[in-house]
Amino acid sequence: MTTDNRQMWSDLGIDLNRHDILLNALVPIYKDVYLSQKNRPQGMCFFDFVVGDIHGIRVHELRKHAMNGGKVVATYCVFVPEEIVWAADAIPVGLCAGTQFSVPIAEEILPRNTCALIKSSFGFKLGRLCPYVQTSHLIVGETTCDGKKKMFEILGQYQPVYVMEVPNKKTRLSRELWTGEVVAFKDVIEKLTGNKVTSAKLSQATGLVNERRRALQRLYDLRKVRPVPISGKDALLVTQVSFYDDVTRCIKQVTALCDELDSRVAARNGVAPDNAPRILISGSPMAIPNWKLHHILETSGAVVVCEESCTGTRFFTDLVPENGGTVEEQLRAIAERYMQIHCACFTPNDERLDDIVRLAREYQVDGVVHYNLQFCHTYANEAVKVEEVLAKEGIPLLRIETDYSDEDAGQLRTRIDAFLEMIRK
Ligand code: BJ8
Repeated sequence: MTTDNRQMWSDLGIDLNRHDILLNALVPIYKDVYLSQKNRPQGMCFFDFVVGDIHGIRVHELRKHAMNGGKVVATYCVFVPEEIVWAADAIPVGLCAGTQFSVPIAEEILPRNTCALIKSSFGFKLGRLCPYVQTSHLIVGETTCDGKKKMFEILGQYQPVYVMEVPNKKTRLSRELWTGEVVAFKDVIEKLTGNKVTSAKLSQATGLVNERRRALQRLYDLRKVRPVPISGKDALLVTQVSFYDDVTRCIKQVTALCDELDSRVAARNGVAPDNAPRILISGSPMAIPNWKLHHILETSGAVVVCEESCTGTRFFTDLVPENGGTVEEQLRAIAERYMQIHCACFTPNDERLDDIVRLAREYQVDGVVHYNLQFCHTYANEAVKVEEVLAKEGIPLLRIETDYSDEDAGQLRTRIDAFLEMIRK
């Protein structure tokens, strides 16, 4: 923790005392969850470094960009089209909202029976804990769930917020609405930055974001192998970091990691025994530093090989076509790509059910753990259908509802042990 960082945090209005407690708490957790793993790929050193310096270098980079007149745009959801932000020479940053630390702060204002992700993100702002929030010029929210959209109204009292309307259906009319939202977002970003989003700029940005998607696709493809060459915890961390790290650096590091994993695959060098139960986690996203479920599963003898979530496959599966064309055509293509994200906010959302079954087969899983954050009604209700579909397919399922606290860790471990025991028989 350098003096330079402290000065920057102070300049950003961070509550230094509270922030010290947060960062100091993260160190032993990271050691226990990550550094205790055996036989990790060398390529994870970079990601360890990024977490070790979580509020340092990257924030300096964003500040430098801002001091040179650039804009920083903060987001909470994979529905916000980052291509448009990059095309206007602004930098998008996915905000983390995965710690219990900021939850009680949020509960001073928000109802307690709100999902932890919403409370954690709001608590970061209210408690002046996050230098990324403090550095950003605009927070972009969305109407994916009721809790979030109402929270964004309150958040707007503290910092400029713009909300995109994500439709709840995927009909022709809904797609038109969403395309209109994408065009309106481009206008908002142009106004914020003073820069025109041109066709050439959009092509360049699309190519860049697609390249990161391809790198993450490659990482996930490597997890299909038996024995799996990387732990679920490590793969999750890579995705979490890619939400806020510099995109070019991220591509380089993920590519280097995948090159190493290729060699591991060739040498049959796995992180878990061949017979370790392979698990697909499906459901709510896990924002950094939410590693709870992966940690319990992987210290109980299982290995997580895929996440059907927005901190997993939903983040990178589909590419935006790179056909060029007019700005209008490109925005339409962007809008169409984002409508392929099968969030539980949609009705019906059968494509997600298809995805879960397909991923379970592709990743050769022995069981699925459906993860939903307490008070998240969309994922909780959709779990009923997930259960029906997986029962038909003969794929074992465990439904977990939890929050960010450690209070239920013992109970979760007991249920997970029983589930793994059942799978092993
Ligand atoms: S596209 S999953 S990132 S909305 S868990 S806050 S839904 S009550 S996070 Fe999400 Fe975008 Fe959908 Fe993905 Fe609400 Fe549920 Fe909380 Fe949630």
